[in-house]
Amino acid sequence: MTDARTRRPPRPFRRASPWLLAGLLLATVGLPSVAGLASLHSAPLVGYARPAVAGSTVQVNLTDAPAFSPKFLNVPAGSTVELQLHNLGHYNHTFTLSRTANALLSPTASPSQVYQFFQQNGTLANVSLAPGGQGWANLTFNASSGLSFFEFASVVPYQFQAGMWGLLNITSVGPGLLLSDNTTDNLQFVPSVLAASPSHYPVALDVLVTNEGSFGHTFSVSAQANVTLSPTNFTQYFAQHAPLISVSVPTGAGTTVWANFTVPGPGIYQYICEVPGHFASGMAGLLYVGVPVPAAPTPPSTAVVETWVLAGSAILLGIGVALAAIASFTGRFPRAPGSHGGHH
Ligand SMILES: [Cu+2]
Repeated sequence: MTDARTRRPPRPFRRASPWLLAGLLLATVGLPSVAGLASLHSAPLVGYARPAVAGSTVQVNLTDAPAFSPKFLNVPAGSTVELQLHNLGHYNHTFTLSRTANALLSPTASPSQVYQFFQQNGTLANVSLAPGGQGWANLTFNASSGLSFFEFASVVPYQFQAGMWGLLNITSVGPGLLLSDNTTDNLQFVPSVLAASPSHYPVALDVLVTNEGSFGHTFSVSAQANVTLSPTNFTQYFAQHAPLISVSVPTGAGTTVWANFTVPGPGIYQYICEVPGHFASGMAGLLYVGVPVPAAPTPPSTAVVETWVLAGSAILLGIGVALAAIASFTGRFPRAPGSHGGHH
């Protein structure tokens, strides 16, 4: 157990300035991996990074892997983005972006089913690129589209099935406040207290969650402030009050996801891991938004206790030594007052 409790020293970015984090944002675009499409159907919110600049240009490469790179795109709600598409491969690929928010193609869909899905539901962009070809897609997402996602895929037969799909995530409105947290195989969030002091509400919060261990987790934030969840009721509670965010933290040390969400007002929001058993093992934390974090109660320190015990023992030992010295000097213990006699 001792080994499991050993924590690594804090990574540099934990203390990094927001600018360094902003740099990380871009660097980590596309890094979040998902265990598989199937899991996304029930947990559609995938971690993503907020682009540093709204109304930006994003380069998307289409490769013969076949894959999109990056696989996850991020656009702030209420902004326009220009996608620069480049086919780096030797085969045809398409960038076909679903018009339907928060819908995922079934991973078992056949090529004709994929084609039909886009045919029936429409596309926001549908660009076909020959080898080496380039194209553009200009997209505008209104403010109400925040925290939704749109899937894109290549409709060239069997490319989607081989993994050529991705998600365009619409991030929350406005500049987000950046925080970071970590998950551990100890089944803990480290730290388990987060705090933000926004100047306005609702406020966008972006939490970079890093997996320090190998187990998978979720970072799920209660929809309501000042509600205390319990391991036995949270599933039912979440069914009635969808979490502000529930991102899957993929297995594997060092994997990162962004939890980007909007907090409606000040208060204390509990966050937990929804993986069965983890919350019951203590995997929970508190997010203080616009309210002061109470001073941590000073835990009884064993070091202090031991010091007092040692000091007390030393005093008692000293008394004992003194008594022994007196006894050996006088030959007997000092008599009680009134019992002394003799010696006239
Ligand atoms: Cu967990």
